[in-house]
Amino acid sequence: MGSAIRCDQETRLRWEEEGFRQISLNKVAVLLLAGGQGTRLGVTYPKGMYQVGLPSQKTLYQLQAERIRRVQQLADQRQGTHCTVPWYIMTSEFTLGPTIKFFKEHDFFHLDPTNVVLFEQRMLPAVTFEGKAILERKDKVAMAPDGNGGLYCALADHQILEDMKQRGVEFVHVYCVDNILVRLADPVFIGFCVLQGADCGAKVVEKAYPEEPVGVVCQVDGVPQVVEYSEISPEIAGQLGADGGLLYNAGNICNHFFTRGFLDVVTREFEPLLRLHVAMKKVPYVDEEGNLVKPLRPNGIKMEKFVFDVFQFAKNFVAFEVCREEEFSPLKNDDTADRDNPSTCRRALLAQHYRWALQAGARFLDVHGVQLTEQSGMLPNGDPPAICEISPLVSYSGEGLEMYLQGRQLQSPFILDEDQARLLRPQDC
Ligand code: UD2
Repeated sequence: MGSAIRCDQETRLRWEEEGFRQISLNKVAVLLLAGGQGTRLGVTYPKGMYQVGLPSQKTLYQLQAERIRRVQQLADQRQGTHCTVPWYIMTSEFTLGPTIKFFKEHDFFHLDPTNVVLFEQRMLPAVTFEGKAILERKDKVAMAPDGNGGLYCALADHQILEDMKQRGVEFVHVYCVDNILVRLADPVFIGFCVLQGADCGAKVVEKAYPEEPVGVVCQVDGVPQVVEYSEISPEIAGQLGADGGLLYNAGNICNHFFTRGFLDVVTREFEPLLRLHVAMKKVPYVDEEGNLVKPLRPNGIKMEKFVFDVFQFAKNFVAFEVCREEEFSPLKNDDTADRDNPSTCRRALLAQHYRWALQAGARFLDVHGVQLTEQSGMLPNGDPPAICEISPLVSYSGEGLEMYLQGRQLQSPFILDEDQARLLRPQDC
């Protein structure tokens, strides 16, 4: 296991350098799992199209696209190349159409459309507890996407690995759509995995509380696995270790590293061995009179494969610990829930950007024009004392901000986008 938190600066820089080197060689792709239905968030459109209320009003998709553009640019600056990080997006029957439309309407967020590859996962029928099909219309059986582990069939169905091979891609960063802080093609993570000779890897954060809805990365009889939060008993999830912390504390954040070679073996050999996980769900159905009924309690089961169930087949699996504040804030629920909702995501991003700006030497006046001091902490609701949003096109992970912000007094709200950056840039840069 590696850690971006507990390692020394030199080691981290070595991983990062290696990651950027691989990116500049066009060997790194990102793959977004975006076939989920976002039921908990309660929107009818794909989650990536959601915007959490940032000053810039950017959606999750836009933030991700801009991080890809920036990481390409950083790799190019270091290595003097002109590289591409292709973006593969797995969608489902529910999300494919609206996602394509959204990307077209937004001109693919200034990415080259030939480097954005959308493909569709399969569906499975939803069944009653007795195993009977559920009709969502008189002539249509209720179906649901086959889980994010449907990835492996979908890769084969759409010859995605061949496409990767043609482009020279060797390493794939797979991630889920809803983490507003996700670092696409994270050079530190990629570099760590490559230098370890890993074929498969997972980013983890320390679990925040026993019931947190994240899987636990662990070993079962020496084999790497993730035990999903829906399948772990509360007793085991709550067990404490010798240091007083949770015994099973390596929280999965759905950020995985795979070599193309590993994905190739998985799709050809191991995919049929993946088991189906069962979840009890409320599945709308038509009753005998033909009326659509939206059940209040679970009435059926959906079957899903899990993306991490292939870890057991890895020859060299690595886990990589990262800092939650910097890298993990998922959008799962609507604002009626206490956690993982649009407000907590917005705060996590704005708090991060405020920290980055302070580290770069900026000082802030709050919305009332009052000077904030180093002691001005977060507000009781978790908001930073001043609003500062930094475009991913200007900074990917906090780098390079001094030249715009050092010694500056900024009025909240402050948006550092490319135009603002041009204005603030010293003449000789
Ligand atoms: C996922 C992880 C969990 C933890 C958590 C962190 C799995 C199985 N579980 O749980 O361990 O890391 O995220 O936030 O990975 N998706 C598809 N097709 C599907 C179903 C889901 O592409 O058929 C995508 C979905 O769009 C999302 C990702 O997979 O990007 C995760 O799906 P989820 O939000 O249902 O997973 P969650 O939060 O239960």
